[in-house]
Amino acid sequence: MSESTFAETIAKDQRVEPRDWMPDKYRQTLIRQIAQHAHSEIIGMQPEGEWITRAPTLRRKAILLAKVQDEAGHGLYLYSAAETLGADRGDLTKRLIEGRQKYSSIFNYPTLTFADVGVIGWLVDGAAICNQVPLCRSSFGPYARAMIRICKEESFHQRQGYELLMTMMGGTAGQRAMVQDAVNRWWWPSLMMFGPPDGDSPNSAQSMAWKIKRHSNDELRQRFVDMSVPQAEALGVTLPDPVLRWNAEREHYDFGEPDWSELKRVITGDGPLNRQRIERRRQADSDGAWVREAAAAHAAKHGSGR
Ligand code: BYC
Repeated sequence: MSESTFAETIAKDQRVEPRDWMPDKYRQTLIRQIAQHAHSEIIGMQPEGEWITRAPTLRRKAILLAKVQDEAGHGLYLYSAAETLGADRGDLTKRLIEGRQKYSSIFNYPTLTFADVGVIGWLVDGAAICNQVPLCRSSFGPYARAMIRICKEESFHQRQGYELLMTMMGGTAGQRAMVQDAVNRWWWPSLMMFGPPDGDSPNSAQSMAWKIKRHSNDELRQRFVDMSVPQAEALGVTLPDPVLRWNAEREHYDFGEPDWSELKRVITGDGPLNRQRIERRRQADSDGAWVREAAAAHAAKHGSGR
């Protein structure tokens, strides 16, 4: 493939595959986004993972275990997709641990009660679906294909969260208050998952021209708000935004401005739990070093078996 074939592939909405020629910046942008996405899945196991031993019933524990395992799987597909671009998985993990690569801001907030598990499923996975369904049509083949399975699993995650919240809302006044409190804490950080406003998003224009991203950050944020408001009504919770209301002219909900200085702080390492999240990842990486060494020694001795 040459430069002109690459441009034609993008223009015709076809897929770029790993062995095809691609501009170096396209490759670097994909490695950046896919690595950040993979890191988010792996770090994203921590906030909910903390509740596995404290789940209130065996059924809830089984669901939560399955969900957290799915997230590990998503991280692994995504690291594999990054490897098809020439990235090295060990190097990506090193960059994460050393603070040289980002992961989603949302996973730096604490999970204070079991209602947080439900709200993460409903809002955080809901936001992830809004963002990721268009990525199934991303121009890079391995990323787009990984997204198809990931989105199916995210959809189960979202439903289990909503069902958990429905159950709690049908419980005691204390349980309903717990759900409302969790919604109050997670709403604004969920809106921030879509990234900075379009005017402050340095990567969007090029990523959209290359069809890596299919919609802008603000478009997807609006789609998420429109989707969530009726769900909040059905659940019986209020969203903590005094200016949230239907705009008949635009046929969308108007909503307030997230605190962008908070997003900046969290992205640059100064959120409520950034240090703890990275420290735990560093510990898991060093605890697992002997397994990687043993696997590499075994492969060297017996061949890869291929
Ligand atoms: N948090 O120019 P922009 C999940 C960074 S996991 C942190 O708009 P772009 C789940 C951005 O990377 C879901 N960083 O960037 C798992 C860029 O950094 P650089 C995770 C953020 O890439 C477990 C800079 O800010 N989803 O669902 O065009 C349990 C400027 O931004 C954030 C993905 O990763 C943020 N919120 O657009 C439950 C989806 N926002 O240039 C659930 C894939 C922005 O300094 N990623 N930044 O390196 C994307 O779709 C895009 O990368 C983004 C940002 C929309 C996030």
